[in-house]
Amino acid sequence: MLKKKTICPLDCPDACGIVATMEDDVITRLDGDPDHPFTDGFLCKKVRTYHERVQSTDRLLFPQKRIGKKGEGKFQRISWDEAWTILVDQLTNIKEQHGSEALLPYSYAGNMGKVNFFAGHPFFHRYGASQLNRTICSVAAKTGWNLHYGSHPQSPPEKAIDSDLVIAWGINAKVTNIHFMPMVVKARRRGARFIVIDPYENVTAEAADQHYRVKPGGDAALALGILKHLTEHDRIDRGFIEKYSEGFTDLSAYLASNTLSTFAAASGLTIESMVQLADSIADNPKTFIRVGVGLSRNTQGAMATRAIACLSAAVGLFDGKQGAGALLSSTSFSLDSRVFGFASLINKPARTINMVRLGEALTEVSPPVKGLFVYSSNPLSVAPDSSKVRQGLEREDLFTVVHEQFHTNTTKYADLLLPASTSFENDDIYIGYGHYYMGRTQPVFAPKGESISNFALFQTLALKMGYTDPIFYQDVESRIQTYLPAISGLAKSIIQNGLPAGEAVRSDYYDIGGDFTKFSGKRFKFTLPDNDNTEAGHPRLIERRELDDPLLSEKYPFALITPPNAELLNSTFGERYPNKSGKVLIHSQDAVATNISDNDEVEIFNHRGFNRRIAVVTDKTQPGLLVAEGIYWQTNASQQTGINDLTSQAITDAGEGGTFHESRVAIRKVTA
Ligand SMILES: Nc1nc2c(c(=O)[nH]1)N[C@H]1C(S)=C(S)[C@@H](COP(=O)(O)OP(=O)(O)OC[C@H]3O[C@@H](n4cnc5c(=O)[nH]c(N)nc54)[C@H](O)[C@@H]3O)O[C@H]1N2
Ligand SMILES: Nc1nc2c(c(=O)[nH]1)N[C@H]1C(S)=C(S)[C@@H](COP(=O)(O)OP(=O)(O)OC[C@H]3O[C@@H](n4cnc5c(=O)[nH]c(N)nc54)[C@H](O)[C@@H]3O)O[C@H]1N2
Ligand SMILES: [Mo]
Repeated sequence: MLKKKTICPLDCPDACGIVATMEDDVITRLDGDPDHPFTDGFLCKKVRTYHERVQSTDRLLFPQKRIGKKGEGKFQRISWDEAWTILVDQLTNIKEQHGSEALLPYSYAGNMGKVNFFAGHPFFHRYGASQLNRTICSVAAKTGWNLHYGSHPQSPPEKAIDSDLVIAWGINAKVTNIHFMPMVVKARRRGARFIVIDPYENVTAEAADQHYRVKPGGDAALALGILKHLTEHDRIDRGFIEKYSEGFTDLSAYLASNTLSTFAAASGLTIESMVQLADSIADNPKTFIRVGVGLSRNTQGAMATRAIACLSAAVGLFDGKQGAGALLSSTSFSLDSRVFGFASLINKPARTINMVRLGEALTEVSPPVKGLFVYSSNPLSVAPDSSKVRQGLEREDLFTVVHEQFHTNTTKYADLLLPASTSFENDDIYIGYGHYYMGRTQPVFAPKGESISNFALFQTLALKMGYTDPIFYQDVESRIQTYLPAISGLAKSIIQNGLPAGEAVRSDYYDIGGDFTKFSGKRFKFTLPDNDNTEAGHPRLIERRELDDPLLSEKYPFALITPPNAELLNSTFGERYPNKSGKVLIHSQDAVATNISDNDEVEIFNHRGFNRRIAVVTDKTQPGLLVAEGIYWQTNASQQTGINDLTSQAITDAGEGGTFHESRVAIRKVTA
């Protein structure tokens, strides 16, 4: 029995160390790496069986070309030689006939390894393709946070162990950040309380001491209301504010000019419970706030993290004391984007297309996209407004190439299908965004079938296209050598000697994360000067664009949020549930009014599309709010739609992020 170490490649804050047990080159078991301080020996349920996915006979193992209609899913195996010829011919034709911007890359985080995540960037820059603005995940949350906090390292999650109050705010940590939970358990053993702020009672809230049911999009109002109350009762950290921040006066004048009931109403909480929460924070100087990105997937999303960052600063969570802190995304290692993104290969500026507006890009944008190059993403499932995306993918004049590990619903629309290796077959470097560690992997075994990594794909393609820039001759090792000096937080000795494979390397910033008293010369900004950027000013109340739209509200009386569940990782693992469409939570009062019973098949619909799910009648959600967990594939026999048929291409208040948790919908029982 042989044991080999690797790292989980999935888009999750935890980036776990994995130990694979092998027999005759076959993985028989996966465990969490006991030597990885954050993983601490355990894996989530999905990844404990990840080897079944990696070794599955359903994997895409050979290049294929489409022989049926788009969407039908009929393909014929071809050789790599033929695949390269098709690819080079098509990309050359697109450029000659329509100009290089007619090609659009589409990729996200199927694989978080830095080498493979950025593998296509030099190629598409050199080609002159449209630039993809990769906004689908956390950009609104980070943009809002960084406006006030800056991009400094944030509080290490381990600080929560010593806190007296842990708050999970807009994060379903038991599902999406499970290795944070042991820190909560340790804190609670010492007597700490655990509070969850979320529109519905998710599994994390079930395990908490208290749950505050905020309105979707109500977080900025809640944080501002809390701050107003604490400021007026002189329960803020004046010492920290004076010494380490600027702009508090403007913010507190704004708070004074609004009533507590205005903030409470906009937050969805009563004044009493808002004040109770405020007092809990003030009573516990050792408060740790774990902020999620769930609260940012709406048209007030950046404002939410702006307000929470300001609240955290005002009560002194960034003064370095034990047990106090706030964490959105660790920023433990920061990457020099010029080096990682290879912007130096851009010859002439190309247009930028926002990935959450793929539907529009494929159906309305002019000059049209003629070639779509998908890798490390499943856009038909994960991008909003799926019916628009589907309409675009059906276009006969669009050449679509998809590099994938599995047949997904997106691959059905590919003209050319290329087999991707998995992280277990690659070498790469991984950085967790919910902790302070990074690591290097080496392949556990050789690529299955004829699959190749993103890196091999784009390096080979560049040479076949005749590109001779030195970057395209790099192998993985030299690419990693290029990257290491561009990672701040990494010790000099490691930059010189290389990252040791199989070891969790801690950032040099661990001891100063979240501590403004140690960020020399850096000040927290409660209010941004006018000349700073377009988001000038302090956090404030703004409208919810779709949820508060009067016409839409009349036609579609329910708000819908669409957070993840534990079975899936975005749409990854969808292949495990081929006929499952998922559940939708509906409040018992609403169930009576709509004549829906537990376990009924229901159709959720709006002006964009529909999705059928199984109703769960429950008081875990609030009246007027439907909750649909999980991006199941669109393969159910009774429908060809997914949850994103209902979501909007509208973008967040700042950062141009997706608004997956802000849809107006109606619901009805499906009668056979
Ligand atoms: N098992 C599993 N783990 C995952 C993922 C997965 O799909 N499955 N996805 C990964 C990825 S890519 C990411 S970005 C992270 C995301 O993980 P999180 O940061 O946890 O974000 P979400 O899962 O979108 O939403 C978290 C919670 O926010 C709540 N929420 C929705 N709207 C609001 C609001 O207006 N206010 C408040 N306070 N809460 C709101 C939702 O109900 C949900 O309970 O998780 C990663 N981990
Ligand atoms: N309704 C709704 N929609 C959402 C969200 C939500 O909360 N609600 N969350 C959003 C968020 S936070 C995110 S991050 C996005 C995620 O969107 P995506 O990044 O597209 O995530 P996945 O659905 O996991 O799809 C990744 C695909 O990449 C493939 N893959 C894995 N590794 C590799 C590789 O090395 N090479 C290649 N070529 N392919 C590979 C996998 O097989 C998988 O099909 O979804 C967003 N969509
Ligand atoms: Mo994400």
